[in-house]
This record gives sequence, structure tokens and C-alpha cells, in this order.
Amino acid sequence: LVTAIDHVGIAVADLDAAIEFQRSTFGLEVTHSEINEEQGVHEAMLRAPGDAAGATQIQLLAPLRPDSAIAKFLERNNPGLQQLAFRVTDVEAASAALRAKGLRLLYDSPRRGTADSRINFVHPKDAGGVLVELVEPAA
Ligand code: MC0
Repeated sequence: LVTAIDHVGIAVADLDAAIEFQRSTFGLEVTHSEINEEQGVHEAMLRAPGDAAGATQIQLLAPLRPDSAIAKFLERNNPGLQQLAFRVTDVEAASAALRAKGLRLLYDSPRRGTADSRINFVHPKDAGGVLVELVEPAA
């Protein structure tokens, strides 16, 4: 089902401060940044300098508004790991396969994720307490 670990998402209050921390402390580099209105996030993707394209990245997620998933997460947990994202080749097929195993998917049909990927999520209560994202990268 899963072809790679696409990224690990960290909820942060201040995106610029978090990028600077990852850069100056661990030497990570920003590869991409965007605002996703539907998800209510301003996000940045970072990678280790020695990694090839397609390697697992770190995603920093800052809230755009108080009613967003990230704002709610920060209120409840403070900054920290918010999600684990698995890469798949077909997000609809992967979601259907997981539904057939009795797992709850958050969306009936995929939504738009980073860089025009198509995404869905497995409810954390059905995935060992971890919010699992399924990512089908843009063609
Ligand atoms: C909530 N829970 C979590 C969790 N969020 N557990 C692990 N990891 C998380 N991130 C737990 C709560 O503590 C609670 O446990 C239980 O799940 C259900 O909580 P709830 O009150 O019913 O639900 P909410 O309101 O906390 O929402 C959780 C939910 C939400 C996962 C449904 O965050 C959501 O819709 N997430 C999907 C969208 C998202 O995360 N967007 C931001 C990233 P107890 O034990 O207290 O019952 S956007 C993104 O990722 C895009 C840009 C991309 O990568 O392409």
C-alpha cells in the first residue's frame, strides 16, 4: 500500500521562527512553502542537505485561523509531532483498501495537499494514536 514515508508534520505557532530553528540547529533546508486555505495552514517542507529528491521531508505547519486543525492541536498539545504522511500511488484506492479493513478515513474523497498532491487522512484513533496522512503526489 505505502511506497515511502513522504513526510512527518510538526505543528508550530510561528512558521518563520520554526524554519530558522530547523535551519540553524539541524541544517535543514526549505524546499517548498505554501498557504493551503482549505486546510487552514501556512506550511513549509524541509529536507536534509544530503538527501536526494523524493526523500522523506519534515513539514512545518502553522495555523491560518483559530478554528483550524493545527490551531486546535496547538491549543491541546502545544507544538509537536502532528502527523505521519505515507506516500501512495493512488489515494482513492489506498483509502478504499483501508476503509475495507474498517479504518475511518476523514474525507469521502481526496482533497488538495502540498504542491497539488491529493490527500486523505486516517483517524488517529484507528491508527495507533497517530494521525496518518495518505499522499498521492501530483503527476
Ligand atoms: C486529535 N487527536 C489526535 C490528533 N488530533 N491524535 C493524534 N494526532 C493528532 N494530530 C486525538 C484527540 O486528542 C482526541 O483524543 C481524538 O483524536 C479525537 O479528537 P476530536 O476532538 O474528535 O477531533 P479533533 O477536533 O481534535 O480533530 C482531529 C482530526 C483533525 C484528526 C479529526 O485534526 C483533522 O481533521 N485533521 C486532518 C486535517 C489536518 O490535520 N490538517 C492540517 C494539516 P481523545 O483521546 O482526547 O478523544 S494540512 C496537511 O497536512 C496538508 C497541507 C499536506 O500535508 O498536504
